[in-house]
Amino acid sequence: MKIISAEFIKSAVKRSDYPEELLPEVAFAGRSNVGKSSLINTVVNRKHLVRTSSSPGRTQTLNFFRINNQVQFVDFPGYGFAKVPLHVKAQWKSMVENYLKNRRTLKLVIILLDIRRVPSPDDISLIQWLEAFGIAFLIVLTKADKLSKNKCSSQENIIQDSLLIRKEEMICFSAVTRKGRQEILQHIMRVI
Ligand SMILES: Nc1nc2c(ncn2[C@@H]2O[C@H](COP(=O)(O)OP(=O)(O)O)[C@@H](O)[C@H]2O)c(=O)[nH]1
Ligand SMILES: [Mg+2]
Repeated sequence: MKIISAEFIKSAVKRSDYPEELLPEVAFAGRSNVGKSSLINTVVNRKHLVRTSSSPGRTQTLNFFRINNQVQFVDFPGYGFAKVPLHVKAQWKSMVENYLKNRRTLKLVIILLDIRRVPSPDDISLIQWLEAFGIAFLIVLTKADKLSKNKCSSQENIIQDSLLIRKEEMICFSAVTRKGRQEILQHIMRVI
């Protein structure tokens, strides 16, 4: 897939504010600071489509982007930031659950995990939730450039075992080297 256009459409919290269900959608989820903005920007070849390193847990909106008039990306707010007050966590949960339950054009959720860390309880509950609702997901391990090749594959195995997922459901990625970019795009093309 060649990226011809990538544009921000809108932010939304409530279902009534979502853009129309015209194009297939891929959502991106992960803990704050996992590298989600960097990954989206790398995938679409834009430096600043999505803002990187904004203070974690700040804006609690779903952000919609349109790529090539072919697919929409939905950027979820990062989760798992310790200092976020409980009522904000509850808001996150209801906003995301509403989207996941109701969005008929949703084709795939890409869950980002830091390759150096064990998945958090928040990561695991999101995955279990998607499995329970039969929503397709792909795990992307971010910041692969931070580890040697050997360490990357051993971490991959550890994370696979802990999540009980198959190798085909996981891709290693780096925004620095752009490793994994094509694989992610190919996966997206297949599911849409
Ligand atoms: N080395 C390395 N750093 C990364 C990578 N992706 C993101 N980062 C850094 O991690 C921090 C958080 O990235 P960001 O994309 O803003 O994460 P977000 O909070 O999940 O959207 C920033 O300092 C990025 O430069 C990567 O693949 N490799
Ligand atoms: Mg971000």
